Amino acid sequence: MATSLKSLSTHSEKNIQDISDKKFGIVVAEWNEEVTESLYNGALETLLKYGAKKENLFRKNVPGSFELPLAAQWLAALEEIDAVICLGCVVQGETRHFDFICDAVAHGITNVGLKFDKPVIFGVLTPNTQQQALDRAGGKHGNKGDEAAITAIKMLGF
Ligand code: DLZ
Repeated sequence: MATSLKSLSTHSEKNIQDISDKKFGIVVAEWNEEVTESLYNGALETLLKYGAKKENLFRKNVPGSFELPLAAQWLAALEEIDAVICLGCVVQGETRHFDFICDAVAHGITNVGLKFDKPVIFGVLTPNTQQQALDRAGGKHGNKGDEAAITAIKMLGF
């Protein structure tokens, strides 16, 4: 369960396999760009740290998190792509818009992974405030982009 007490980016090095020949799609939502760019940088740094080659990383931007599943589907449909990482940030507002977007994105991303039988990772922050988002995008609670990359790598090791 997520906790506000520790860095969420700490992880065991178990199941980290060679990814030098793996190809990753990375979909980044432009909404809340300050946060999503930090998530992207965290994911990028982690993939490179564990041996991914720059030329095997394919980034696509989408306007908002709602568009993440479709772009993930376009990438997952490519035979050469091994895993897709979806990065976004939906901040709680005053209306139910937040719930509709989060539900759609979570279900959409799940469905893409199941449909294409590939890891499609949910690297989407759903904070109550902008500060909570920043805390999880390279701040005091680590970087969810880093976690998303580690999750993709671990799933490729099955
Ligand atoms: C419209 C909207 C709102 C209100 N808030 C967010 C948000 O916090 N994070 C995000 O990624 N996107 C937001 N969007 C945009 C939607 O994701 C989507 O791009 C539009 O509804 C168009 O489909």
